[in-house]
Amino acid sequence: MAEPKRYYVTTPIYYVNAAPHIGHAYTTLACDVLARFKRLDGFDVKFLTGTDEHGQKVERSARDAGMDPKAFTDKVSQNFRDLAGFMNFTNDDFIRTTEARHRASCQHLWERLIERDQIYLGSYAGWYSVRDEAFHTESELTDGPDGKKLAPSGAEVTWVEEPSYFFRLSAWEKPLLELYEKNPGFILPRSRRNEVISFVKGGLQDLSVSRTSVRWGIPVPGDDDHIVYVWVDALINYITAAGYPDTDSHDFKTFWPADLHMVGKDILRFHAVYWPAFLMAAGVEPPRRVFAHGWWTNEGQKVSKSLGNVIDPIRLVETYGLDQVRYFLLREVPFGNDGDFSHKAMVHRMNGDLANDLGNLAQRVLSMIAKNCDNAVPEAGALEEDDEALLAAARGLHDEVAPRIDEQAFHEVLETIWAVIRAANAYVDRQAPWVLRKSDPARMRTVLYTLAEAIRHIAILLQPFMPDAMARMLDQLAVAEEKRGFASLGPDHALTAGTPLPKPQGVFPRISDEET
Ligand code: ME8
Repeated sequence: MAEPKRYYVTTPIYYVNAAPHIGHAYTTLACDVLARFKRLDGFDVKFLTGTDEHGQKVERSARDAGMDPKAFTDKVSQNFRDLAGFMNFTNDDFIRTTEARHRASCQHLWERLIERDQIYLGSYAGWYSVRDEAFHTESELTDGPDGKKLAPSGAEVTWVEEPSYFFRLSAWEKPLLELYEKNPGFILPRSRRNEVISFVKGGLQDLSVSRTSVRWGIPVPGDDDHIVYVWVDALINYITAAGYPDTDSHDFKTFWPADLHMVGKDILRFHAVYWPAFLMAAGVEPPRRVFAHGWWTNEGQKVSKSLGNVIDPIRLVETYGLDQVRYFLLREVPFGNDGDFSHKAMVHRMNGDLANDLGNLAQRVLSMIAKNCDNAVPEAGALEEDDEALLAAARGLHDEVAPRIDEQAFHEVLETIWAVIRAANAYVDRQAPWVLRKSDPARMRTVLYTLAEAIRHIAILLQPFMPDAMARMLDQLAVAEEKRGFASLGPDHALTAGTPLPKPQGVFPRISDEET
C-alpha cells in the first residue's frame, strides 16, 4: 500500500529565558518551508513549534527578572508566538511545556519507563551546565581563563551532588546503532550522523533524569522530591502534541512517528541519542529523522549576548523585507552548514537573484503583455522548439525539487528553480519579443504566453519560500487561489488565453547599498 500522504515536522521548543534571535527564526523558517511545500503537494501536515519553559535556566531568568516563573514564562512565551506571526510561519500548534496536556503526557511516559524497569533511583555527583541544561563528564570539560571549568559549548559548569533517578541509557547502545544502521537517513547531514555514531560507539553511561535542587518543573510521579530533568520533559513535547498518551487517537495514529525533528547542531545528541532511546525503552516508535542545521555568525563573528551582536530577526525583516530574509537564509548557505550573515551578502542576493533575475523577468513579461496584448493572457500559436524547451524545464521542476525538499536541501531547490529563471531570461533575450512586436505579432504573443506559463510554474513552486511575494506574482497572472497547489502544475491547468490581467507591479525592488 502506498504511504499515506501525511507529514509531521517539528522545531525545537525554545527556552523562554531570552528574546527570540536568528537561531529561532532560522529553525522555524526551515520547518515552515517544508510544511508549506508538503501542504501544496497534497499532504496532511502537522507543523509544531512551542516553548520549553521548565528547568533551572528559566527558573533563574524568572528570578533575575523578579517575576514568578509562571508569569515570566507566560510573558516570554508570547514573544515566540508573536515571532511566528511576524515571520508568516504556519505552525498548526504551539506547545508550552507548562500546559496540562504536556504534564500528563510526560508523567505517563515516565510511568511506562518505570514499569519497564528503565529507570532506577541512585545519586548524581558530577558537573552540570545550567546554560546548556546538561550533565557533563570530567573528560568533556576544559579550563576557562579564570580557572573555571567549561562545558564543550563554553558554558560554565557547577558541581552537583543530589539524589537522582537514572535512565538505563547504557543498555541502548546496540539498539541505537542498529537504528542508525537500518535508517541511513535518520540523522542528516551525513557528517553529523558519523559524529553521533562514534559518540554512541564510545560507550553510553546511564543518564540522570531527575533533579531535586530545582523546583520549577514536572514532578516525578510518586516522588514529589524530584522533578523531571528538563531535557526529558522537553523532548516529550513532540509526542504530547500528537496526542500522547492516547496512542489510539486519530492524531497519534496519523502523525506519529514524526517525519522530521529539525534542530540546531548543538542539540543533536539529545534528539538523536537520548530521545530515540527513551522512546524505544517506553515501547514507542522513534521519529524518522533528525536534521541538524548549522549556526549563523554575524559579519564573520560568533554571535553572543556579551558581544552585543545578536541578530534580531525582527530588525532584519524591517530592514530588508520578510520574503527577502526568508529567501536569503535558505539560499545563502547549503542547509546543514554554518553560514555568515553580512549586509553585503544580503544586498547581493536581493539585487542579483530577486530584483534582477526573478523580479525583472516577471516585470518585463507582464508589462509587455499589458502594453501589447490588451491586458489579457495572450494566445499562443504553434510552439517552436525553443518554446517547448522552456515549458518542459518549467513543468519538470516539481519532480526535480520534491526529492531535494525531502533531503532538506533548500539551497539546491532554489538553485534548481533559478536555473529555469535564468533560462527564461536568456529565452527573452533570444526571442526579443520587442522586435517581434512589429515584425510578427502572432509570434510575439506565443513567446509572451510561453514566458507567462513558465513564470506561473516558478511562482507556484516558490510559494513556500516567499509566500507574500509569490501570492502577488500569481495575482498578477490572475491565477485563482484554488489553482495554486502543486496539483495545478503542468499543461492541464495552463493559463487560458483572454483571461484579463491586473496592472503589473514590481515585486522585488532593488536596494541601494546606502539605503540601510
Ligand atoms: O536548545 N544560528 O532551546 P534554545 C543558528 N530548549 N541557530 C542557532 C544559533 C545561531 N547563531 N544560536 C542558537 C533549546 N541556534 C532547547 C530545545 S527541544 C526538545 C529543546 C539554535 O532556545 C540552536 O541550535 O536554546 C537551537 O536549535 C535553537 O536555536 C535555540 O534553542
